[in-house]
Amino acid sequence: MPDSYDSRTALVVVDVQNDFADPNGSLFVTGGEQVVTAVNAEIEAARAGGATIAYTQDWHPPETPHFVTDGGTWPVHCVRDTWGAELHPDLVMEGPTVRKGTGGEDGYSGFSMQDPESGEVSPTGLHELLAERGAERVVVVGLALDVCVKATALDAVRLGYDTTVVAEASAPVELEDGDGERAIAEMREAGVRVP
Ligand code: VGL
Ligand code: ZN
Repeated sequence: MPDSYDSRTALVVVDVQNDFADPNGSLFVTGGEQVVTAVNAEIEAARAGGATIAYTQDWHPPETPHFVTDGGTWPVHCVRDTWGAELHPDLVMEGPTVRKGTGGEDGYSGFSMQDPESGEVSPTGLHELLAERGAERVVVVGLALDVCVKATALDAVRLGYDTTVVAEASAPVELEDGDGERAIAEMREAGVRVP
């Protein structure tokens, strides 16, 4: 756990939603339930240190090329206004939530959205929100380590934040064996701290 949460630090809690964190979720990440406890501990430390805390929420339309049913990669998950898309009921809420994927784009990163057809990238508003509050450091936790946590951390580095991922408060979906370790290597390569 970074020992120095302060007012210049933002904790970004990625996609701690039923479909990823509950064993009955459609894209349950092994270890997702324990992640909720570890994430809550980070939220408490961040709150105590006066850090900004923000949440992301995967929020897909029922049909999107993000889903295997429409030619994409993933089982149907986090469909807007369904149980699976709700943030986990045990997650401690201490700040605003930014939704992503709302227009049918993949929405992997909490900072940007890429249209799956045109490839066009647009901001989600998270950067503005953090910048407004004076954040210089970003700490990323949540799900999944090798997908949305990775994409969010890589964007945070690109945007100039001193960026840390707390791997103990995350878990990989591992579509392929080793994706978790590869994600950590890729993030470190890009300048993300993964202590
Ligand atoms: C995620 C797969 C598809 C995530 C989102 O939150 O990591 N993974 N959509
Ligand atoms: Zn998704």
